[in-house]
Amino acid sequence: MSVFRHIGKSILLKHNQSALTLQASFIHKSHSVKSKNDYLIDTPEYDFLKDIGIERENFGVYNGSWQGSGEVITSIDPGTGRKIANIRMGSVQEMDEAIQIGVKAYEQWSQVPAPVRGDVIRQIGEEMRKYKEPLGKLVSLEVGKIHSEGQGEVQEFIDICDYAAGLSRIYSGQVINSERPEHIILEAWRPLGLVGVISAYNFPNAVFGWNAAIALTTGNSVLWKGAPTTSLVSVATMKVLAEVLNRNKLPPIATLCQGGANVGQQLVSDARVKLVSFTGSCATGRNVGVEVQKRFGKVILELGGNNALIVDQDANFQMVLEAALFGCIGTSGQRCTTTRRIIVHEKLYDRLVKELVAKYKQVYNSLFLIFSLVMNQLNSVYFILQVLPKVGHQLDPNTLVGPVHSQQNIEHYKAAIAEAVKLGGKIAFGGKVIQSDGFYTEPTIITDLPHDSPVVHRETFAPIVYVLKAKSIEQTIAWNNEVDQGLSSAIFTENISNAFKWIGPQGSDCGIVNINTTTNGAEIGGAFGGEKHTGGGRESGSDAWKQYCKRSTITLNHSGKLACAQGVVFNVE
Ligand code: UN1
Repeated sequence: MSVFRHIGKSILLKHNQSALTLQASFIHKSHSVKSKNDYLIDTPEYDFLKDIGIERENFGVYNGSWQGSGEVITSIDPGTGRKIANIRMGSVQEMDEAIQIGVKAYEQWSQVPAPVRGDVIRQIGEEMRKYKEPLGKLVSLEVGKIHSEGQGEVQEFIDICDYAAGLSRIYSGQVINSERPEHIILEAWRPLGLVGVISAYNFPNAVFGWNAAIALTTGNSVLWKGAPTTSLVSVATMKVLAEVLNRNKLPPIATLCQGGANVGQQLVSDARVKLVSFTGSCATGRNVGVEVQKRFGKVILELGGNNALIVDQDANFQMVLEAALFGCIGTSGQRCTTTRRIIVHEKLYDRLVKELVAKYKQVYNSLFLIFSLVMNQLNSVYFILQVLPKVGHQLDPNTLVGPVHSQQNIEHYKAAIAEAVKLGGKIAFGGKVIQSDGFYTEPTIITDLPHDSPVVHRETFAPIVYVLKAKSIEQTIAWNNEVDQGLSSAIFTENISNAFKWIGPQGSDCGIVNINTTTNGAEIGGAFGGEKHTGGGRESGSDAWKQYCKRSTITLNHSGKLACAQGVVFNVE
């Protein structure tokens, strides 16, 4: 099977080589025919991969030099199913070595003055700026997110480097009054040591960035294991860092060891790794949390979300529609901050469903499907799928909704739709997998489900939103809060009293509690993370840096006499 990329208004999918003549008459901008055995890296269109250090065969371990002795995996373009390049994963032993190297590097790095460390992070940000376009393109290609979202992801990395460079000069402790004469209490923040970062496929560059920038600035070393299916982003990102470290003659304060579950397990259970920052599912995160706690390590968990967009009766309706569009189907529903539930006041319910469906139609005005021809001699079937340009390959400039990341997302999508229908849900839009070589699903709106259906309470990493009809602000808040997850939430209202209810102590119980903006797309300046089964961790801005530090309380006596606190008298005279 082959697939034509970047073909504007039509995607042609064939199931037989001899269909080529037929296809040619339907396609305007097709490139040369590619065999599925070809690697994208070998085609001139993908030369940008070489600009960021990707080769046909890549090592997935960096600990001062590049290596890898684990299995070889092939990275796949989810938009076509075609191979991009190969990566040799790390082994458990290589993870062990990387830990040792990271601990040693920490000893040196923690003694470098913080503003000097900050300058190194600034340089990393500068280097990221230089490679933003090709690196962002690789993020798009390997994850499946559209061009502007790939660029936006690298921008988050750049932003957090700028932030960290400033932070390095201002993060500080405090001076506290002592109850004893001529005593003073100081509070100081010290690095922890080696910090492990395990990131997910959906943000393969930025999540490492906001962990690494803050952890390194505060004097830690960092060891990263990215998701196996986005290993090329891990490799290319680490090459950018390695360049800066080499230039500054630094030891490997940032290392990488790609690998499977056993390699991750080694990182999680090793007591030399003082903090494990894990981004991924609630189920895996729970195990990581328990495992790290067993050895009294520290953990930052960024787990699932089940984010609701609340539509109050006086909401700015146009803004709601735009927020819902980006929130629900941006990144093909694969952000942990994706809008998964729209809880709308009953007065606006019918209008919301109708107008959101109309908006989705503008994105996905398919399907003038399907020409199905049976070839006599080969008994093969050809499908020609014609869609408007907004659903399509992630690197096509017209695309708004790219593929989901893998077959697993497709399976979860199908299971969620089947369950929703069984539970009485009505599909107001979409609901089907798009038959193609890539992993495409129809953006989907489901109505008429009870607010507490199991499927509504579950996070499905796909572009599905459930629209729920509520009677009052109190009810919307209750439904927002009744799910296990507590990452992001947003209300659209012009009612100041309801806005304050929403952000008050009885309001949204999430880490992100927005008003009149989307559930997704948080900036780096605030602390990012959520409550309950989302794990409680905070990363990125505000005072999230404290999570990468240990706090020292220092009582300093300059009186020349020993005195006990609380008036205790204790001597033997
Ligand atoms: C994630 O999906 O794991 O708020 C992170 C956002 C992005 C981060 C998402 N800044 O959507």
